[in-house]
Amino acid sequence: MKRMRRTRLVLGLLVLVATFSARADGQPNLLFVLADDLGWADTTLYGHTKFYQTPNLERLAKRGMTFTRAYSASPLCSPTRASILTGLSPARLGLTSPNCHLPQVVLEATPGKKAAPNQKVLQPDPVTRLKTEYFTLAKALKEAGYATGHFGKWHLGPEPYSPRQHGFDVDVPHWPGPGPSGSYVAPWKFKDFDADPGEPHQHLEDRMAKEAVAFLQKHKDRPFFLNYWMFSVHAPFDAKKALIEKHRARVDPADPQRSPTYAAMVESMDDAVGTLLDTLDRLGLADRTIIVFFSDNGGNMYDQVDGTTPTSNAPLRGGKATVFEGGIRVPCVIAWPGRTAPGSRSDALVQSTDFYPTLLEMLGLKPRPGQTFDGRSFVPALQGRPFEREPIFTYFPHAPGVPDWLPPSVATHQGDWKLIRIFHGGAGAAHRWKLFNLRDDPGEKNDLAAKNPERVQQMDALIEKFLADTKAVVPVPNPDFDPAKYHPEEEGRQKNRKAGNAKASPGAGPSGQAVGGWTAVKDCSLTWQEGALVITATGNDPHLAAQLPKPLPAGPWVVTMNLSSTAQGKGQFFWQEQGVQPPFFRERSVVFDLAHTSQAQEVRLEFTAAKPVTAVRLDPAQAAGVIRLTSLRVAAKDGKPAQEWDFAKRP
Ligand SMILES: [Ca+2]
Repeated sequence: MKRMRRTRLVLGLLVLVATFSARADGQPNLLFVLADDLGWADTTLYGHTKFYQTPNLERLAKRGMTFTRAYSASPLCSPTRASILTGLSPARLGLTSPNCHLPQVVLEATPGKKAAPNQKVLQPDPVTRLKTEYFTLAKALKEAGYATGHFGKWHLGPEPYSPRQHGFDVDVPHWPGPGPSGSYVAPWKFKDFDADPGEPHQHLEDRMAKEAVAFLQKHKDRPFFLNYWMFSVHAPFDAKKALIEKHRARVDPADPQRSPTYAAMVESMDDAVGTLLDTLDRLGLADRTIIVFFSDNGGNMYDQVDGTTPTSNAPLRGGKATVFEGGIRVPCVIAWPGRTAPGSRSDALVQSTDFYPTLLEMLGLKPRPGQTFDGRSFVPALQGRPFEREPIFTYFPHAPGVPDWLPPSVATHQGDWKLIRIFHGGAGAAHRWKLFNLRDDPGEKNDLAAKNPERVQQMDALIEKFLADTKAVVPVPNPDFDPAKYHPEEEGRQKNRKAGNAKASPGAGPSGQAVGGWTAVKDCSLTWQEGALVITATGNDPHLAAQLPKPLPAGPWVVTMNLSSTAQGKGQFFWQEQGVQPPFFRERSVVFDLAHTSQAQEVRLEFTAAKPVTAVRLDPAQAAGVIRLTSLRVAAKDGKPAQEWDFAKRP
């Protein structure tokens, strides 16, 4: 019923707007700028930073409306990105984890199969590609005659799930990874995308802005959709040297925001916004281009750079990968020339799932017959009219071990209230809840659930209806749960990372310790537990090595690993060639991506050895955490195994 009413309302408004926007000079253009991991307090828009400087976002804000309560649909990359392009909730998409760069193709979410006995629930196994059957925002605009271009990070799947299959005419640099390849400052490592000649230290965001400018120039005379999805300010944490030094001189050691590298990254991000605004002005397009600025999730509070976390989301609680406000409340500015009041602000509750229906309405376009959205148009808010919306939902059935982490959860915002349901987190297998009043308590310090059972019940009924409506694959009680192994006091504590992790000394782990033929070399310890080699990483460079019982011949090899991780960063696999020094070296290694969501995954990589292989080394992560390796196999191209470690059995 609600859906029908909503559809009727949207259609009614669409008719109105269609009449309005029949302009002699044609359709408005759309520039959608998405920052990566930029927190709510990482811009000067909300008055909560003394350290970062975002003059170009201020400039954009003067042209349009700044939203103080805008939310990403997920606290992590891929799900929010999918919600923007489809108008659908990650719960409905089954795309709930940032796994879209991993090799395995999963197109339907399924209930979880296995969890450690200290886990109360089985997390669902999520989708790893945005299916091309969705009629994305890009396809809708392309069909309406727009030139469509995607620039920057995608993270919704490599070919055949890339921007090119999702409605974009062009895609630069056509890169499926979760962050820049290599670094921000050239030389970077993208395939077929190097720094410009004569600019050996070019900054990636400068280059991407330059590419976007070329797109604007090329399409200035027709409607265009420029989807500028910045690499900034996601890891790796590096930036222009001169900017780092400039901000180093401004650091206040008492400020929780004190990484000069991150401040430099924010500045390069803001510079790119400036370049795009300058270009729209220069080409005379500013008065007919709608501009959206948004971030895909909150600021990163778990990595380490310059001896501190990349940022702080204070006064909000938590950060990226948590459903607390710091993970999901993000900066948002929308400039709609002639419609949004310049320099205006809105407290309306809006979410990334709302962009698609909102933008269609702004552009005077209609959804396809039968097309529905989980989001709704907030055009009334943009026009300064009352906008009372239904609750929004944040579905996050995973539990990466970052500070303020929660077990698999779903949250809903209704007015000033926010309810978090922790799936089966209570006594018996009952759910557990946290309730906050964000008007009185934006930092989510006072859990009011026990005092307000009726409100909990009412809002949890909304959650239940949402999960049923979206056909979400939900966490279910873990049949292997063992209360003796459950440690509720560890909830919210960063897993296995010592305070001041960046200072963890090289070789902090008990080096030399060996299990099943593998030796802990640095920053880790090894044990065998319950069918896995458990690698407890204690620093930023954990690695272990194994001598092969007999050398493998030179030639191509395929490595397959099954593992899970609660750490961070990339993995790297090295092989040692007979008589070659140094034994393990970058040129004889393969860097690989893995998900640090504590879920089991298979990693497959290939290498070609020039000489016989005598030993191998595994660097499973770049941070503290626990990695469970259940098997590692080296096989010939035809699949014939040459060396296998199966940790299902006690070594
Ligand atoms: Ca992100």
